[in-house]
Amino acid sequence: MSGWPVDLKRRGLMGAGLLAASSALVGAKGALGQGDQVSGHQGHNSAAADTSAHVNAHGEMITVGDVDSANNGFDPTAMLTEWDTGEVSYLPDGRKLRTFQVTAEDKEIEIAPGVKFPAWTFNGRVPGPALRVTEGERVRIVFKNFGSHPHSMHFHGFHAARMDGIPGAGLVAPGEEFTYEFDARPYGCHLYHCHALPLARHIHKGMYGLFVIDPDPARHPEMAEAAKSRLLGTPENARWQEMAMVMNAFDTNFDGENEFYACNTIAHCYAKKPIKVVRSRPVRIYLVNVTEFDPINSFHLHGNFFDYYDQGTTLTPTLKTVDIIMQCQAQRGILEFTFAEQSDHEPGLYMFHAHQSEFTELGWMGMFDVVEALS
Ligand SMILES: [Cu+2]
Repeated sequence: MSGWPVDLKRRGLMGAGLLAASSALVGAKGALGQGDQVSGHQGHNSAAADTSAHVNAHGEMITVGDVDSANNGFDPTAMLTEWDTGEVSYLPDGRKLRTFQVTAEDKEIEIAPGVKFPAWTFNGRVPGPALRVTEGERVRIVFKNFGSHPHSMHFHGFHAARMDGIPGAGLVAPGEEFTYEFDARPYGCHLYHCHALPLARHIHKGMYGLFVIDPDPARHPEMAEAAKSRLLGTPENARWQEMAMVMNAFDTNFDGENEFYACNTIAHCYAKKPIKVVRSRPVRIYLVNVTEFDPINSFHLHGNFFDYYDQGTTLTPTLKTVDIIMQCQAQRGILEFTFAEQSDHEPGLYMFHAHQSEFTELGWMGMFDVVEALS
C-alpha cells in the first residue's frame, strides 16, 4: 500500500471523483444519467420511460462505456447459463465418470471499461468454468498449469487428502499437470479455487469458480420432486431459469483493498444489460462469494423475496421469504424466487445488488428485466 498516492486508494478515488476520464469510474456529473446507458433496452416499451428515470436516479453510481467481451474471451451474460458438464464416460462398475479439462494461464482481462487487470485464470476466464455434475458420479479433472506461478484446484466437497489441492497434495508447477479425482458429494452449490500461497493473492487474481453437484433424485425419494427440479437435463429443471453468479472484486493497484466489485467480474455489466427473466418461470441462482479483502458480501433483491438454501446441501430452504442474504468468503447458496405470484409484479426492471452501498457504487449492481415472453 505504501508508495501509492492516497488519491489512488478507492475511497479517495470515489470521494474526489478522480480519474473520471482516464479510468471507467464516473465522477463527472455531465457524463451521467444518459439514456444510452441501457441502449439495449430501448425496445422494451412498457418500461422504457421508467428505465430512463431509474437509470437517471442511479446513474451516478455506474461506469461509462463498455467492456470488450470478445477481447476478454468471455461474456458475463453468456456466463450466467454456461455450465461445463465435462465429458461423460463409464467406469467398469457402470458408474458415470465426468472428465473435465482445466488449464491455468496468465491473462490480462478488462474488468471495467478501460480498466485492465493482470489476471490468473482457469480456462482463460474469470470466474473459471462453472463445473456441474450429479451426486454420486466420479469426477476427474485434468489440470494443466500454463501459468507463470504454481497453482492448484481445491474443491469444496468430500475427497481424499491427496486430492486437496494444497501444497504437497496436487499443487502444480508451471508446465506440469495433475489429475484430481473424487466422487461428487455432497450435493450442493460449492466452489473450487486455487490453494497456492499466498492464498489471498491467488484467489484474488481470479482463480475460482462454481462447482455445482446436483442431487440424484433416486437417492432422495422423499424429496424426489425437489431433487428433479435441481437436476440439469430433466423437464422439471428445464422450467427454471437458472443462473450462475459469482460475487468477486478486484484490487487493481495491489494495495490490499478492492477498487472494483462485480457479479461475474465485469463492473455493472447487468445494470447496462439487464438480465431477461420470463415472468411465468421461476428463477434459481447459484451464488458464491469469492470477494477477497472484504469480510462479507451480500445479495439483495428489489421488489421481491426469495428462499435460500445455504450451501445448497438441503432440499428444503434454510431461509424462507428473505430479500437479502450475506455470505462470508467462500460461502455460497441457492436463491429461488418468482415474479409470477404477486399481482403487482408487472414487467419491468428489478434491481439486485450488494447491500454494502460502496460495493454497489463500485460495480456490484444489476437489473432483472422481467418480461411476459422473450421477444
Ligand atoms: Cu494459483
